[in-house]
Amino acid sequence: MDSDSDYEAEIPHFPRDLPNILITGTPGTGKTTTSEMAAEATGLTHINVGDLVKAKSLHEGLDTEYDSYILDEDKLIDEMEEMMRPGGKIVDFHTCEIFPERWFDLVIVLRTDNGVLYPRLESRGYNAKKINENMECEIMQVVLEEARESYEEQIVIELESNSIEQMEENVSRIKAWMESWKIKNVA
Ligand code: DAT
Repeated sequence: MDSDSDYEAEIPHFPRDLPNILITGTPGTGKTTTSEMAAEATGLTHINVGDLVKAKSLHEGLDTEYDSYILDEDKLIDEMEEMMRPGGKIVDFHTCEIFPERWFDLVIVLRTDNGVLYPRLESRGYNAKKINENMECEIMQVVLEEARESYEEQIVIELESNSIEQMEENVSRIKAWMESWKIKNVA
């Protein structure tokens, strides 16, 4: 996050008793469902960033072509800063490069096969343009590349999210990871 380096330098990394986890990926890969299940399993708090943006109007209006909000990144980061400081959050959003690197202890990128993702997007009622845009995003592994460029390599994990079994396994992995994080980081 080169553009944020001055900002990063000014704000210390506050120690936290619980980790912050980012769950990211192309729309339809299962971020919200996985985050809800992981929050239930770990006791961490799920922040659905899309819902927060809508609820607090952290946007500059609707992009009618894609039927999605144009994010006001500065407003969003300001709104979330205090929430993230004590730790214990599972943040769910389809892009990851906008967040300060210091917020997260683990970044999970969910991945879904084309043949599975397409019908999930269709059943959401997305228009053809939005479906194609998202399919291309997943095929080109845009979010994974973004995560690898924005965060330390060792905290970025790619997980398959094609089936309920994989989702349950992913939640178990998150829970196990959190337990070991606590052993390593909390006195
Ligand atoms: P996202 O938050 O990434 O947009 P979601 O959690 O809303 O995705 O999931 C979209 C739909 O796909 C929803 O109906 C649940 C289903 N789904 C997601 N991940 C799945 C998985 N691993 N196995 C089966 N269904 C899944």
